Amino acid sequence: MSVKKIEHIGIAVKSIEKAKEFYEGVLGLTCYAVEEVTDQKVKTAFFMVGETKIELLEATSEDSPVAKFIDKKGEGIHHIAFAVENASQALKDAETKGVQLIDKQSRKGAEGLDIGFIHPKFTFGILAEFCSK
Ligand code: CMX
Repeated sequence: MSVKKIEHIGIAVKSIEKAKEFYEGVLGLTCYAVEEVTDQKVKTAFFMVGETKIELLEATSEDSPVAKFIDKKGEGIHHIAFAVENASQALKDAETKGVQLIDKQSRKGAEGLDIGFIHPKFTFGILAEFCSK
């Protein structure tokens, strides 16, 4: 597998509108897209920072992984997404090396990317995502 860059950093927040006050008002970034990902039970907001994105994540239901994360750990860094050539292949490669997957195959995420997660227990406590176009 070849990781090309950090595609985005996912940050769990209670309210995108509230968090935007910092990312736009203080850091001067521009929110270029807001999208709901029904499958993942989240609303997302994206900001470009150089070649990497910040993805704010707000839960859209109480059983959303983001709602559970905030309940347990509070707001903060939720995951790091690595850009790869082929997310499904990267998941298979990781599994071959003994890593426990959350997604056996990639699925469609925000911005139409193919995404798949591997379990934080196997990545030293950081939820990791592979994504490809
Ligand atoms: N980062 C680091 N550790 C995490 C974590 C995260 N984001 N989410 C959960 N954990 C840890 C918990 O703290 C817990 O650790 P301990 O056993 O030491 O207490 C362990 O993982 C199990 O967590 P849990 O609360 O019991 O939660 P679940 O097992 O129900 O789910 C996870 C955890 C990661 C499997 C689930 O959140 C998941 O499938 N995530 C992938 C999908 C996702 O997060 N989607 C939202 C973003 C979508 C997007 O970006 O588009």
